[in-house]
Amino acid sequence: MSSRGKLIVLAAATSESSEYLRSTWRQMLLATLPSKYAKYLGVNWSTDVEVREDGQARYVPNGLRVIEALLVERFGEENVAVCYADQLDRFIGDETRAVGIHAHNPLGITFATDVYAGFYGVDCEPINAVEFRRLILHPALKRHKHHLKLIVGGPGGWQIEHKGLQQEWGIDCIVHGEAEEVAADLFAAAVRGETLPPRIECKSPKLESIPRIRHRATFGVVEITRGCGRGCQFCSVALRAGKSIPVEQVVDNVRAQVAEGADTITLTTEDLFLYEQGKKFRTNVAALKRLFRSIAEVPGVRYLTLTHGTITPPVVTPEVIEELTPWAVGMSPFQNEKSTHPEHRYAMMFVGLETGSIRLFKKYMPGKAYPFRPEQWPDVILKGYEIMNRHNWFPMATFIIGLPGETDEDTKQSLELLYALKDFKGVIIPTLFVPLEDTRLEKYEGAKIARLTDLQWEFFFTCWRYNVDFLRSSSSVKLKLILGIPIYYYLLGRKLYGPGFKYPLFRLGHFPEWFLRRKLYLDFSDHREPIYKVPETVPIPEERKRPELPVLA
Ligand code: B12
Ligand code: SF4
Repeated sequence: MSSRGKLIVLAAATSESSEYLRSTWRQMLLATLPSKYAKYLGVNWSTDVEVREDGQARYVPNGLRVIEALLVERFGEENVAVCYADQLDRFIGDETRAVGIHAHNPLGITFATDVYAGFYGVDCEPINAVEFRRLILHPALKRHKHHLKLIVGGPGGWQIEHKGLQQEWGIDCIVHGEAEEVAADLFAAAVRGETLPPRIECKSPKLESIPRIRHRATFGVVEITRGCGRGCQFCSVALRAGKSIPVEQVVDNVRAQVAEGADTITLTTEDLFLYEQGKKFRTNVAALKRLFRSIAEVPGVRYLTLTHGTITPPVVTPEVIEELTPWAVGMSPFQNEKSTHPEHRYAMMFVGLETGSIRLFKKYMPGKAYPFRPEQWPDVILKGYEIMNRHNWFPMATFIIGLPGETDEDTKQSLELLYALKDFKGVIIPTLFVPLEDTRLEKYEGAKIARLTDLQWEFFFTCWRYNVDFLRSSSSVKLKLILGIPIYYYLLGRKLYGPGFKYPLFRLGHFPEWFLRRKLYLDFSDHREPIYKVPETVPIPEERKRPELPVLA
């Protein structure tokens, strides 16, 4: 490219674009692992991305592909380039008028993902944060800033405002929310050199405004639904208007990606079971089967992966899991010896469990259990796990520690539920409450790691103890933990987090239970029966069977 550059340049950070081993959970780690120690943690791949012959990015997050499609429609393919930081010099030039940057989790502060980086010391930043800064402070941007506008958009844009970095980083405008009906006009204003508003809040677009993407997205992401409607108060998409992308459009998006070398397609949604749903969240098994079959039939599609799903629909409609298993498990790239599939494949789906406390559940997220009552939440979870595990679906579940007003009693209930999940297959990720913008809890204080109670630490490390046992039962890993954890505690951990951290951490280190039992709430050595057990059935309350009732009564 000459020094003239492209009129519009779009870019994404490498750590938000990489698709190493087709593993979404590995990319998630990049929001949490400290950049400083990346080379010792075996994540050198975090910035591995592929560049096309013309210097453009081979894959970037799907949201940026949507923006690209809108801008190409308005300004023409020849005026828009999409690249990573290392190629910015090739595309930003004298004629560039607008640069748009995608932010998924730019500072790594969502759900306190930075907590994990913090374990390595106070001056440790997650890989995501370092890579995003490398992009936004790129010298080419600085050199040409006087004649271009810098626009940032994406689900993590709020983080930049939250940390007061917009001015320091020279960002003219941060776009919040779904930008379909705003992006083209905004970039047109930028191209004309007009002053842009520092922030734009977008409304949910009409279904027809969502364009087909033209090029490959990271992990072959194709959106199948948008929005949710279950109304959890901590969630930023809870109130986005729900819609399903027509199967023809989904298949076109798959074709566009396969044509550029993608062999893996990630069905992206807040909740898989919302696809073409009936009234009151009724799962549409036929539509889901048609969707999976249509995607699987596109020549070149080798693997299918999932993103999110709510645990309630499989309890209401268990056959949905069995019916989708041939694709969800049979075409999954993930393998684990604990799977009973002939090739040990398993389907991995992110499932939000969030709390075992009925009180907190009722207060902040009762819609998650609909049509069941909040009091049935533990039953729904256990039954849902049973159904999913039976068909080799291993959930990647999340819990939120430190929801506003959480008491020791609430944490104990979550620990009890965790204990009941001990023998199920899956991974449980503890996260800390973060008041996301545009949520009903945005004004509340986030959970602070320095203020975690002993019980909350126990919850945190008991999850990781389960995960280590589930993912790697090799004795060498256990030995490393047994030896490494006390050293870490006495050298650094104790200073950072105080003595309440010790025994929970030692549980992760596989210390014998006789050593831990008087210090922790759960005692693994007494083999007591869990308080919660998998129920035979979970009855739907009579009054909620009637469709004329309000959805979330
Ligand atoms: C697929 C996905 C992933 C995949 C792939 C990510 C990738 N890098 O490509 C995986 C599983 C790896 C992933 C990981 C993570 N994710 Co994610 N992910 C999603 C998911 C389900 C879909 C994204 C998508 O394609 N959406 C559809 C597109 C069209 O929407 P969009 O990206 O928001 O783009 C629109 C606007 O934001 C805007 N826009 C986007 N880019 C730009 C750029 C410009 C210039 C402009 C003007 C506008 C603009 O316009 C687009 C069209 O409306 C969303 C939830 C959701 N439904 O959006 C969560 C979501 C974005 N992820 C989230 C989180 C927290 C994470 C993790 C931090 C999880 C974790 N705790 O570890 C990691 C971070 C990974 C990383 N390295 O950065 C949160 C973000 C919350 C927040 N507000 O900060 C979301 C919203 C999920 C949630 N409900 O909590 N994720
Ligand atoms: S069910 Fe999931 S996507 Fe829907 S509102 Fe609740 S947390 Fe958000």
